Amino acid sequence: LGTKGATIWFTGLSGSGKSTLATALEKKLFEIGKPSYILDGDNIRFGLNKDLGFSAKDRNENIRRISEVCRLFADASVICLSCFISPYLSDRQQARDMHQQSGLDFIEIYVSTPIETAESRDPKGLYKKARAGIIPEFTGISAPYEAPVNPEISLDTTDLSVEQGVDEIIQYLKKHEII
Ligand code: GGZ
Repeated sequence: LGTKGATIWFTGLSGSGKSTLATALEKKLFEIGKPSYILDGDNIRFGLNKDLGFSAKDRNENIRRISEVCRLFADASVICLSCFISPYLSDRQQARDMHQQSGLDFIEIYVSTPIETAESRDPKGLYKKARAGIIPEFTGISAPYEAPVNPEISLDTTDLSVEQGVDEIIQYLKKHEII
């Protein structure tokens, strides 16, 4: 088993399935003895980034800091699972460049689930609030989402089981000798 770390960068709309996939992947990696750590809104936006909101500028800074944290985890031989909308191409490119400069693998996973599916799930009722104008600058409704051009992996969770999605990621990691 390799001792290489890496960052697996999930990007996609709210409700697209990023955290669900990452949680199932974390379990699989644990079972094969590969340390991983999930970064998501729950452990970052309430701590390190609690001073940031959802303006374009704040999202840029959110992703910049998260990219640095991911690089530290990957450098420590951990597989860092980053679960943020990360709507801007340039911010994700910056994260990729940062890893490349440190010789660390960066795998971008585009969770391409369309807004129709994400909105129909609406587990926290956020889309409903965004449609009503109660939440401003909501990604996909009143704020942009720039889809990746060349992601390593694309997964639309509309008709894909969590198991199938995780299998695809595991295959990729094996093929590229990350696990
Ligand atoms: C998008 C928002 C917003 C706005 C609050 N736009 O489904 P969730 O709830 O748990 O995930 C969303 C999360 C997005 O935070 P990120 O740090 O991933 O965003 S970014 O990468 O763009 O900086 C959603 C909730 O926070 N949320 N307001 N206006 N999502």
